Amino acid sequence: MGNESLANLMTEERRFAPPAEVVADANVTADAYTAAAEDRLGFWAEQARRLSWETEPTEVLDWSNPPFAKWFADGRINVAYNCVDRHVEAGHGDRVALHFEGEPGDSRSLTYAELLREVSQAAHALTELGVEAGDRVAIYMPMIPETVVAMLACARIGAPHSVVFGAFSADALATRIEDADAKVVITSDGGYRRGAPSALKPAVDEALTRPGVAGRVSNVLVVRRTGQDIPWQDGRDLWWHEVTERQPAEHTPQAFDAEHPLFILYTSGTTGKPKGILHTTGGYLTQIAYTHHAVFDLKPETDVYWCTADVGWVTGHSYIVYGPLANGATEVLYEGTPNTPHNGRWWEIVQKYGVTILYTAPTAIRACMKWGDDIPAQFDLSSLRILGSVGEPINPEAWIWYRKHIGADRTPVVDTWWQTETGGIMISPLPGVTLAKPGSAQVPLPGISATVLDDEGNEVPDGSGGYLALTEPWPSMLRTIWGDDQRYLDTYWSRFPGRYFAGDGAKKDDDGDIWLLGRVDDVMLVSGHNISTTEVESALVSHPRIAEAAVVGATDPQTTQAICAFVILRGGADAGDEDGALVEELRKHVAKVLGPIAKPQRILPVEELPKTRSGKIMRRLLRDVAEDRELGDMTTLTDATVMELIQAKLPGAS
Ligand code: 6R9
Repeated sequence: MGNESLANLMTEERRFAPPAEVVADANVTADAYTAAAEDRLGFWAEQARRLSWETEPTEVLDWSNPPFAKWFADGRINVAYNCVDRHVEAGHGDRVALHFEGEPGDSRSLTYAELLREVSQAAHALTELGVEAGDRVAIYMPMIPETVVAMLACARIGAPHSVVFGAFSADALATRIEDADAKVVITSDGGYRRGAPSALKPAVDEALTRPGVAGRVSNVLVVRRTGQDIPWQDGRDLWWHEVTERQPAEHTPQAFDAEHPLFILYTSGTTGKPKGILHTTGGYLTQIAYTHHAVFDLKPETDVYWCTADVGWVTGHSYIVYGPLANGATEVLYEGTPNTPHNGRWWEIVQKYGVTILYTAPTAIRACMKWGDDIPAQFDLSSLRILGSVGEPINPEAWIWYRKHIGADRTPVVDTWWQTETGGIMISPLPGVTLAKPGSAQVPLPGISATVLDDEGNEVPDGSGGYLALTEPWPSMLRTIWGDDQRYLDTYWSRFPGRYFAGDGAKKDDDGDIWLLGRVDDVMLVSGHNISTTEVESALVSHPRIAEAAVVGATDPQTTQAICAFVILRGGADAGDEDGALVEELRKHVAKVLGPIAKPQRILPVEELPKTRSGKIMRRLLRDVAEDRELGDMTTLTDATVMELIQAKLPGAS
């Protein structure tokens, strides 16, 4: 990147000032940036005091053996105590922690006092099964309260959890159980998805027969959610309710060292086996609690917070479980999909619980745009006051739509950039401070140092592009890749020595604000120009007929790569383009917005795009299609049939 002629193609002039009522009562003001810039470690030491430590830390950062960080190393703390007990002790036992909404419409609210009882009993149950501090527990569950309880119970007894997405296959589960060497698996009979019970337990049984896994797991704890028939292995399998209900309701939490492992979460690399990202205790909880407080402006007494992510994703770990609960929030936990049984299900939930803060992903926002403005308009969304986005770059048009149709043209939208590896939010506007720019994550949070580097590792000037890098350690950073320190060094710290390489393309605009341009692999080289897939996608989405777009570079003898776009038209099936006039108009539109060099060579209207469960478009598969290759690994895809549909659309397909 860093190409002059293209550096400023995406010019976004719209600006949104924070609303007066948010400014007046904001949790964090502009002073935080100054304080953190003057004394970064002092700033984080102060944030650590949001937590209740059994032994207060006297050290902040030990960076004597970089890049292996230790934060608050002489402090001792229990994470579950901080997320549950202390709120009950402070007199908030009757406050609702979780409003659970099942997909079939069943619901259940758990107060902090009830959560404390369930977590305590589950902690006793794990101990009874022989789980000790340091032992790993795999969790393979739907989005139900017991999942949160299981994670907190593990944290309470110092047993690192490894949560595996409920939609992952038996093979993916087996690899993760094996790599983490998990002793116990917690699962459920199934969960509800798209209007039907979907089984989980059989995948666990299958995973446990795989070589390398067989014989390692001593027990499988099974939550009864759907009541469907499941295979059962006596002696190994136990019903969660039977084991937990007979346990004492009280459990004394034990403090652990700040650097005690809290969890492992696997993130798929582009090549090779998945990486087990290791997070530890004190620094992680400090940054997660602070960022949740600062970015969402949470007022625990009055807000109702809802993060729509799955707990199997880092967003669920940090901003469904640890952040909101450490801050004593009341939150919604929803089991199902946004369009079951109807396209307005999410908005119905916002209305039902009076949700004030909503945190979701661009992919979901674009799906809602496609379903039509009239859907959210049927519900009372006036309780909303802050909207958040995470997971992918949010196209400016999707940002505007989100603010207008969900946020009544009034709420701040915070576009939060971070990764499984960073543990918590790193780059984001602050809702009561930042003059917002649609499409840009803008500025590193107080206490965070990020910049954009060129190929040689020099900081690029404003108005240029390059690679996103983090230039100082941060409290919730990954500590290593589980069992593979060398891979940790190679993947993140060797590209730019001394600085963390995020693997994302980025640019700084003329104000110095940061724009994320997608993974480095998602940058195309067209006739000597670097063009980001994100920018072309945003240009396409800014056309009124386009709901969603995925762009890839296909090998081309003339231009190195040719831009190939897959688009979903607004208005669905009858919005077809039989004569090709629309495609031509779209190509011209991109040329007008971004310049002729960015004009896609091919544009294919499709019904769906291939996505991972966390909503990221799998461009790798689309590249396979565009280059006429056999499709690569599809195990992390939400729905493998979309690839058949896309291939059927190709010219020449029978
Ligand atoms: C939290 C999460 C990390 C990758 C990251 C980047 C992309 C996440 C983004 C964003 C642009 C944002 N990403 N948030 N890109 N703007 N606000 O998503 O973690 O699943 O590990 O993915 O997601 O490419 O490198 P993870």
